[in-house]
Amino acid sequence: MARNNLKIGIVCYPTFGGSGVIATELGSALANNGHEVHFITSSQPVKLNVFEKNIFFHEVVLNPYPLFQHQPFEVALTSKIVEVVKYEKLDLLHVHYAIPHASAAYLAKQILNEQGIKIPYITTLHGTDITLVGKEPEFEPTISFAINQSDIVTSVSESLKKDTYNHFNVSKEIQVVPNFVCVSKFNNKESDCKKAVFAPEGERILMHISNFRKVKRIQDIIKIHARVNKEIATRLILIGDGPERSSMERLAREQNVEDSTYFLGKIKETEKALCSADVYLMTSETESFGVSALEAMAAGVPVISSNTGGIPEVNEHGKTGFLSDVGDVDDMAKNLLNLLKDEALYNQISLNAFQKAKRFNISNILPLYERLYKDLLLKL
Ligand code: GMT
Repeated sequence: MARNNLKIGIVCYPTFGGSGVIATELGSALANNGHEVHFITSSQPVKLNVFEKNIFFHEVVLNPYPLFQHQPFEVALTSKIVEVVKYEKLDLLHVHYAIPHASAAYLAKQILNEQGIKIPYITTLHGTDITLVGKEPEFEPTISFAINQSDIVTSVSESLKKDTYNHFNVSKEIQVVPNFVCVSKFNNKESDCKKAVFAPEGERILMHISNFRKVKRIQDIIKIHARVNKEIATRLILIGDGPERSSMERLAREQNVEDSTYFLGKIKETEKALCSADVYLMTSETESFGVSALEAMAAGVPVISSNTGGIPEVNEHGKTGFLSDVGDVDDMAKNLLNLLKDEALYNQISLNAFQKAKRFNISNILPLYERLYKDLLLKL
């Protein structure tokens, strides 16, 4: 295989979380570009099409044993990485989300080194591995070590880079490679849109997509909808599932918006939903980047969001949408009403959002990762 076409191992979470989605889309794009991509994950990534050229999936299998109170996933992952690197002759590993992927990659690298096999690894930090879970004392020393030992470290935003230096004992240089979107996939407003199903009377559609964790503050979204709906007929579509779903369904009933709120559950092809949206809402407590907001923008959908973490690097106040302090539901509702009432403003913001999303098109970001892979191999 020519050096231009690499054999790349991708380790990520297979679930609906942003890091897994980005890792899967990246792997698919790399495969499309001629690289051979091996996904090493606990189950098949939700967005992965395996029956495609250059794509392989290796499952980390855990067999239960009565002695184990908790399954030793990191050990099984490490062993699987060793096996795949050795027998598939991988050139490099790209691990997404530090816990426990970076430390598993480090250990695999040491094991393989003993066997005379050199395997460099690049760690991409995604968000909650740094801002939420990772900084807890039960993880911090291991994460700091595994980040420092990575051959290359990237973060998905400037904000996350700062947070990493603030929360961790990290001396390693962190390079920012922003998340991306495949704009052509989302820019399909006219085709196959199911807007009338949810808004038969031309109501305006508000949308949010997430894993329904506390950090997303979905209560703010429901309250914004309840306020705005008193002045302009709106329909709120909530996509995804997670720990907060039941309590959010209850809140929608308490706020008397249960009839205009749709909890749809998990959807794989978010592009099919986003083409129906008029406005996208992201009210998170923290957010390292906000891939779903970027996807909305690629569909020409303005974003009403909080101004936390990396969101302002994606959503620009007064340009692609509007930003408010976390929890400032009054301000968010006011911005949303202004946007919905002013057609010229709405059209301009929608156009700006689309233009901004184009800057994050995968065609602009993929070469940055390919460049880093080449740098990585030069370090061997
Ligand atoms: O919080 C999520 O939605 C999942 C989480 C993950 O790691 O899977 O998302 C994080 O990574 C995404 C992809 O880089 C970012 O777009 C999200 O902003 C980030 N989430 C948080 O920081 C809360």
